[in-house]
Amino acid sequence: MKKLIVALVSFLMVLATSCNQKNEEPQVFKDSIPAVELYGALQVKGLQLCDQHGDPVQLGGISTMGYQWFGQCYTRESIEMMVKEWHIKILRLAMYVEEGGYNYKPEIRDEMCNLIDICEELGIYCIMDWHILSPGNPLDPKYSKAEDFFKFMAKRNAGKPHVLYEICNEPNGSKVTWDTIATYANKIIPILHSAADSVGAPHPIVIVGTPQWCQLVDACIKDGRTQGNGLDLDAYLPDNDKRLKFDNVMYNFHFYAGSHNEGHLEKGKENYYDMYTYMYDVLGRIPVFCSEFGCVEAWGGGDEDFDRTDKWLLMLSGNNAGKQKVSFCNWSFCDKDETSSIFLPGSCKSKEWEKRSPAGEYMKRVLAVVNGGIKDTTVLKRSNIYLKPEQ
Ligand code: IDC
Repeated sequence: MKKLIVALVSFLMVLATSCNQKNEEPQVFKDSIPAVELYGALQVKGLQLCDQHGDPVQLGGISTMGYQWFGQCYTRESIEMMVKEWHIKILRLAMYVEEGGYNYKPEIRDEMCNLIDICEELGIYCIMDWHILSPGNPLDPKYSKAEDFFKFMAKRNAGKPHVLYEICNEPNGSKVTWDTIATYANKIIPILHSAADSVGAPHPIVIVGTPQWCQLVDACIKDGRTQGNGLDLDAYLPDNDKRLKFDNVMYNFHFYAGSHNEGHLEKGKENYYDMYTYMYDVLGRIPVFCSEFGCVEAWGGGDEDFDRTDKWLLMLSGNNAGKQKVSFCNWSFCDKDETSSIFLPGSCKSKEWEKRSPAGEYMKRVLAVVNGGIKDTTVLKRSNIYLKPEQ
């Protein structure tokens, strides 16, 4: 009997090992050609970001933290590691203007130029992010250097297909309506276009911030969609088409899964302020880019919520009214002691890139799936997909 048990256990162990081996067969990443070489100059066609031939693209990437604080994390070596090991196709360069940023350290513009060139060499896209935050009005005198900044940068980078422009990170405040943002955008976008025209290049992709920290994404087509008016997101609002009259414009959506989700019970209504249902429909109406999102709470810390992040990323990957595939960058590529950072404290200095936070571990897997075509059922779980409620 004892012999029989031993034999049975050994047999089961062999079986288990061979099953494991089967699962562990190395999968081949499908992104060996550098993204910019493959897709070229991007363009917006209808709702969709497309490559130079007009075929849909979805770029997955990461955002730097403010590099006035975490500049040591961003070197040629670390970015190459992010391309080769994390399979990023796009890097967002978050240049804070206030918060100790450009207004106080104008030299961080040179650092941005350096990072733009590194991305070019490595064949990935980058986003030049004019990271406004407080104050939230892009027209505030504190941001008066915007025009000069974009004139310089647009001239320097004219005709480079890997550069995208994010002209104002997160407009916010009850007085910052779509009209405010449009007034600003109508000043900046012509600067970018004339630089491209002067070298005979196509117009670059311009990502425009939307009210309430990039949550009221359809403010350009809905009257009354303004921060602080207490409206439920599915309240009826009349259409009013105030989209910007330029090609290659995309509207920015940001989410932090722990804070922005199916909403909460309020005003006696279940799912009051349900952002999933709202965005599902918005994605059928305007072209959207998600230049920043977190798996945690809106302040950059708190618990990770990977199920709700899955739900968003599946929505951004085509589960929406327009079947749009939305490109995205995760916050953030740094080793700050906060749960949204992808690396654990100290990793940037010691270059111990295997010291990933839980959010980092999750994001590395997501990027392998979305950019690398790898199969991994531990992320983007089908069980987390958003199902639109019956009307
Ligand atoms: C946060 C950082 C945090 C820093 C703070 C400064 O994570 O370490 O102290 O900025 O104000 C945003 C902003 C982004 C925020 C991030 C998390 O674009 O600048 O970064 N967030 O709060 N919008 C929503 C969340």
